[in-house]
Amino acid sequence: MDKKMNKESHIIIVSNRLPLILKKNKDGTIEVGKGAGGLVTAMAPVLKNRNGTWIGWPGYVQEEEIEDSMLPAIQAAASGYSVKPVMLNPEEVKNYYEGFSNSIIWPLFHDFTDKCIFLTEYWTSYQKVNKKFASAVYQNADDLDFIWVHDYQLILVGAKLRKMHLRNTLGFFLHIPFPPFDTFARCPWRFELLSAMLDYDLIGFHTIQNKRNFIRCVKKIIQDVKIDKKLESNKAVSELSLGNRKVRIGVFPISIDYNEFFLKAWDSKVYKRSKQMRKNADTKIILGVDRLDYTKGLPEKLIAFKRFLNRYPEFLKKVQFIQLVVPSRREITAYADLKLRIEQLVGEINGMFGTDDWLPVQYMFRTLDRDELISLYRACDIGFIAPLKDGMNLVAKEYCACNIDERGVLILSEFAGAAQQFHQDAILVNPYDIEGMAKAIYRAFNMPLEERNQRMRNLRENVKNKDVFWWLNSFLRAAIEKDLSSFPQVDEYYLGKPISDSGR
Ligand code: ADQ
Repeated sequence: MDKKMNKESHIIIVSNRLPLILKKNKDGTIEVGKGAGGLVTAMAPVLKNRNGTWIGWPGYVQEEEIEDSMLPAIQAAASGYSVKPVMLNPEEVKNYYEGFSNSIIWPLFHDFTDKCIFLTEYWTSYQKVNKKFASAVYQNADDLDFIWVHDYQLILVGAKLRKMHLRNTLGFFLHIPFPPFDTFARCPWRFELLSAMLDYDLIGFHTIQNKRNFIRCVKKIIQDVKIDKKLESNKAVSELSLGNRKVRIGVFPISIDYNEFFLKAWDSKVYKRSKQMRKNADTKIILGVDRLDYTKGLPEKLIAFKRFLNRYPEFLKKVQFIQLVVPSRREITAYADLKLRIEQLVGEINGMFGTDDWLPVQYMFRTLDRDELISLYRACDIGFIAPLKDGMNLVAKEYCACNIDERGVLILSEFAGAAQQFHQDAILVNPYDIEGMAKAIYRAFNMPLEERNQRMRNLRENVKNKDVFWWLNSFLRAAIEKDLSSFPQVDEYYLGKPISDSGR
């Protein structure tokens, strides 16, 4: 690695999806829309300043290369930086995306090994598509460019680039958890995945537990690696020696654009809408916002709410659980089954407890626009986020940023990465403990105002200080900084010491 990036280097972002949406209309024309989300917001200014490029799949399936006539519209959607689409054909979507990415790595890394389908054709396609992405990077990279690959769909891109003799600085950020050794070891391609990760110069994780799990796997699976004892400390960024190469491994908890959420929450239209949502001022609102995914603990939350109503009948007609679910990966059977299960539970609870003038669960299965979502965050009394396993969980951070009157309570799963940062001021729950979650809801409703204010203030302070721009700068700094001793212990990222259980 002798082509080192510096502060002026251009940046190339590589992710499975481009920050734009291509949609085919009924008349066959294709519409290009802008993508949204924290990553896009954070990356856009950096890419603009550094004359950067974003490489990814536009989410549109076709056999041929994208028509040249569409490129200007695609480029316009990005405004200020270059976009290079990588097209996937139906076989690649099936085997690389739905297959290896979402039926092997996603369940494995979230500890759902029973949902893994270890098919060789998935692995073959994953290698092929990662090579395709690497070729797109190779064609667009200049000598000093910093190449930053994102997430589990593209683990092999760095290794493929090294095979093409590209010597630029390569960074990788994993947006999902890295599993403990016992789980990771079940993967038939564990050696290949792990050694490919070590071809990057910097690898970023959300939490210290992910970093420790990764180091343990490297120790057990890759034999000829020297690991300094200090690596297992709580240092945010440390280094690993592989022959004459060094690989940096860091903890960078991702976040949101705090100001965007905070300012929108003050908007008068948002305020009006949040008032309308609280039609009855005496009804308390619990809010859940999740992508449709078996890792998000949706059935468990609904069952816990049912238990809460059974256990504390004084809350009947006084509380409503609004559960928002954003459609996702419905072509995979496990997701379609989950949707049915959720709908069955919602029907059961509403049938059992509902009355003419009270619907205990309001279930919405769609994507909301930002203003609607922020109005909901503002309207609710409790943010209820209980994934069975989650890399970080940005909803928890969005909820806190929008809680401008600081009266809300965050109930958060101890298995979300965000729990590392928030465990002192959120009410932490074990999503497998239904009784415990019912009690947590009760505790949240009975928490004195002063305590709620204090806890929410602390949570908001943390999100504000460690926002997505802080995350981005920390990662880039870790890639160029000569002296790693300037990086803190991870404890400084958190409200109180991190949870010590290394398996999480
Ligand atoms: P996700 O699994 O998608 O991300 P999360 O971090 O919670 O999970 O982000 C979900 C996003 O979708 C949030 O920004 C939220 O506002 C939005 N959203 C959810 N439901 C919505 C709805 N109905 N309408 C509109 N918007 C909705 C992965 C990992 C996470 C990690 C992130 C970032 O699984 O653990 O935090 O990447 O690294």
